[in-house]
Amino acid sequence: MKLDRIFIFFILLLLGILFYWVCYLGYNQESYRKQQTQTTDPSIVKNILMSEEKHKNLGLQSSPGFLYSQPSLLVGSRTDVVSVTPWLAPIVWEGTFDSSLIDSMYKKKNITIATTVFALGKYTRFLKEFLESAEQHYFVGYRVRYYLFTDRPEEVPEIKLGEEHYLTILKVPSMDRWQDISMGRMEILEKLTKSELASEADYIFCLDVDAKFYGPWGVETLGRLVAVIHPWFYGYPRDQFTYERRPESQAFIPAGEGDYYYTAAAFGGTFKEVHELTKYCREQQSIDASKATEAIWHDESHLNKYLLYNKPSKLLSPEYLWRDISMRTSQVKVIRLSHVAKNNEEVRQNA
Ligand code: UD2
Repeated sequence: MKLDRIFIFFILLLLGILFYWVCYLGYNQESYRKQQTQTTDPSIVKNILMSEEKHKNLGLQSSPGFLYSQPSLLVGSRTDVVSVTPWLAPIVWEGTFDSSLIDSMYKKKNITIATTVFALGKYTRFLKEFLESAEQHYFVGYRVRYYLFTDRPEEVPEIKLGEEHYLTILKVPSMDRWQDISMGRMEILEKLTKSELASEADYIFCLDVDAKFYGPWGVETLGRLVAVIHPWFYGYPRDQFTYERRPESQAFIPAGEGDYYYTAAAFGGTFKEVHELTKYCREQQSIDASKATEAIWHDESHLNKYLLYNKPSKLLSPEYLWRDISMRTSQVKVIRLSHVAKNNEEVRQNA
């Protein structure tokens, strides 16, 4: 008899818990529905749609049934190089990514890559090889908008561009000193990344013109803030990097500090990040100029300082900027972009 009572008590207790749980769920769904109806305010709906769009742009989705090699946690395909920084940004080398997988995911995203290049004075002679080789290797199959800044638009060669690749020529004033041309890029890029052109593209890369593509440069390079490791110094201790070491320059980096030495010949990311970087470099260059100082490697010195304290989210190995005059090394399996040999005295206004 006593056992029956205990049994009935437990049944009632269970029913009570069940009833409470059903009521609680119902309340939550009701308040969720209320939130949904509140969002019919057009401005809020627009914000939500915009953030959903942003989210869609950030996420990478693969397709069911798309087959690729199993990623391993135990065996890396590259053991001769480091492919992650101490702050956990990937360092892209051939063999560290699956281009068919990455392509399959980015193809769905309908992205546009803006690419800037400057060719002032005699540097227009590099345009043909730069653009023709880019059309063979650079973001083939994706929408690319080149923005070419030059003081000699009449010298821009006719290049047959691939599908969805566009070229805009923008005239800029001539300058006498090559150092001013190189550093002056920062101010122009600062403005470009803030202009309405920013809405025409998702990512931007800023490249030197005296360079040629030899291998594929694709969506594996995209990221929030992307820096390229300089081909000269990738095996050097940090104290031998050619950072600015004079405290009187804004680009000064004290001994003992530094991660990698980055090239100014190629960098990129989102418009927001590249805007911040170029604005910083332009500001620091102006402060130096007001003190009659010039950093040892001009824009590159300021870029290195910025990237030391604003860590890039992705690094590209020297495959992404080699030098034609350098011996190939075993670590560099594919040369994608390379600086062509040039006679500085011949191509620059001032040697
Ligand atoms: C290094 C950097 C370069 C820049 C420069 C500053 C590398 C591989 N490159 O290259 O990015 O930071 O040092 O000291 O590290 N330009 C013209 N007309 C000129 C001169 C320059 O259009 O008369 C443009 C052109 O786009 C060129 C760029 O400025 O690619 C940089 O000049 P550079 O290539 O002569 O500089 P360089 O080789 O010392």
